[in-house]
Amino acid sequence: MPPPDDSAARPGGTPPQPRGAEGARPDTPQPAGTRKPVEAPAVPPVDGEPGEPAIPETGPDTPAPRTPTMPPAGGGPRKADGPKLPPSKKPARPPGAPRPAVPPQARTIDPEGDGAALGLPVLSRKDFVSGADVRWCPGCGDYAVLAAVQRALPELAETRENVVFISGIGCSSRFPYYMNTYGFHSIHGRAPAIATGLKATRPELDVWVVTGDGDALSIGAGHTAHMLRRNVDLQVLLFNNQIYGLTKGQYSPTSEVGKVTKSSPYGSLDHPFNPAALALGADGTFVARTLDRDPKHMQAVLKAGHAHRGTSLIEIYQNCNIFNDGAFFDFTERDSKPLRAIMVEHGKPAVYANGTKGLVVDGLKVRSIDLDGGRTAADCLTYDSSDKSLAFLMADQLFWDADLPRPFGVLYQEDRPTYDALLNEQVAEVTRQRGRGELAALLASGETWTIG
Ligand SMILES: Cc1ncc(C[n+]2csc(CCOP(=O)(O)OP(=O)(O)O)c2C)c(N)n1
Ligand code: SF4
Ligand SMILES: [Mg+2]
Repeated sequence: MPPPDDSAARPGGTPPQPRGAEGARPDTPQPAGTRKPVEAPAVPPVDGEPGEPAIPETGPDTPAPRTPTMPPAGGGPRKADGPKLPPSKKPARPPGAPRPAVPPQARTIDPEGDGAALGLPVLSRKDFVSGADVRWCPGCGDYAVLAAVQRALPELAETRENVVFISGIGCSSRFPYYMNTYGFHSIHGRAPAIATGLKATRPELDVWVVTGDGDALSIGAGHTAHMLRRNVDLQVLLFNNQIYGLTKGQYSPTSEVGKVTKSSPYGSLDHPFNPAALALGADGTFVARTLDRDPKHMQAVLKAGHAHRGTSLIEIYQNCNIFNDGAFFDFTERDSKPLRAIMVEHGKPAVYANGTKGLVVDGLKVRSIDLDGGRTAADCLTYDSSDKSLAFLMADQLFWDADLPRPFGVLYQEDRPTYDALLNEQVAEVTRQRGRGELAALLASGETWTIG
C-alpha cells in the first residue's frame, strides 16, 4: 500500500501552502493524497511483503508473480475524431533513403492501416503485441500507455521492423518487452544516448525512447537535456508517476516537497522538477503532456509527436496505484478534471470547465475568466503552440497555481534541423570532398607515439 501522506508532520516548518493572492509560489505542484483515498486493487502477498509489487528489475524470464486485471484503455476501434493537433510533417523515412526489406511473415490484414497504399501488408494493433507476460501491477497506468501506443502504431509505422523502443530502467522501462518490434531495455538513464547513436547511424528507423521520472530526470537528467537541445529525431515517452516504482516507492525528482516514503520518513526536502518547463528550458522542439486515463487524448498526442521532426517529449501522467495512488486524480477524475485540466489545441480558444471558463493573458500572467455576462470563447486566449513565451507561461505558471487548470496537449512545437539529419549531411559532404576514409589509416595518421 502507498505510505500515508503525513507531510504536515515534516520537520523544518509547515509544508508549502497553495499560492495565495500575494502570488507566493509553493513547492508543491500537486499534493498527492489530498483527495479522498482510493481503494487500490488487492495485491497478493509477494516475498512476505503483503501489498507490495514484485517487479523484477531486469530479466524477462522470471516467472510472473501475478497477471494483470486492468483491461487496456481506449477500447473499441480507433476513432478519427480525436483532438485536432498540428498536421503531420514527418515523412516515414528521410527522402531518398532506401525502403527496408519487409519479411513476408507476421502480417495480419486490417483495413485501418496505411501500409495498403504502399502495397505493404497492412498492420493492426495485434501485430504490435509481443505476447510476453506483462509484469506490471494490476491497475497500473502503464497498461493504458501500452495499449494506446499499440493502437496508434498501425497508423504510424510502415513496418514493424522499422520501429525500435529503447528504455532505461524502471517499471515503465519494461515497455520494450511488450512491443512486438525491435527494442532495447538498456542502462539506467542512458536510453537517450543509445537512441541518439541508433538514430544517427540508422536514420530510416523510427526510434522511441521510453523512460520514467527517475530514469529521465535523476540519473539520466544530463542525457535528457542534451537529447533535447540536439533535437535528435526521437519520440520520448516520459512516464511520470512522481515516484520510483520499481525500487518500491522512493521519492523522485518530480515528487512534491514533503513526500513521505520509506526513504524519506520525515518528508522529502527536494524542490521538484517540472518536466515540461525543463524541456522548454533545454530548447526542446516539441513539448506535450497527456494522461494515462484519457486514451483518446493520449493517442492524438502520440500521433502529433510522431509527426514532429525532432525530439518529441511527451510527458504522460501515469498512476502508480501501489506507491503513489491518486497523484494525478485532480486532473483525471470526472468531478475535478473539468476545473483542474485544460486541453489546449493550436488555434483554438483556451476554454475549460465544460465551456464555462477560459484563460486570458494579462500582462505576463495567465488569468481565468468566467464565460458569462456576454463573455464568450472569443474573449479567451487563442492557443498558439509555436509561441515559446506563451508555452513557458502555460507550462510554468499553471503548474504551480492550484487555482488555475493545468494544460494538456501540445504545449510547444517548432521546426529546427535535427541532429541526425545534420550529422548525416555533414558526413556526406566531407566524404564527397575527401573520399571515404580508412579507419586504420586514420588511427595511424597525425602525431603518433610508440610506447616503449
Ligand atoms: C545505476 C543504478 N542506480 C540505481 C538503480 C536502482 N533503480 C532502478 S529503477 C530506479 C528508478 C526508477 O524510477 P522511474 O524511472 O521513475 O521508473 P518507474 O519505476 O517509476 O516507472 C532506480 C533508482 C539501478 N538499477 N541502477
Ligand atoms: S509503476 Fe507502480 S503500479 Fe506500476 S508496476 Fe510499478 S510499482 Fe506497480
Ligand atoms: Mg517513476
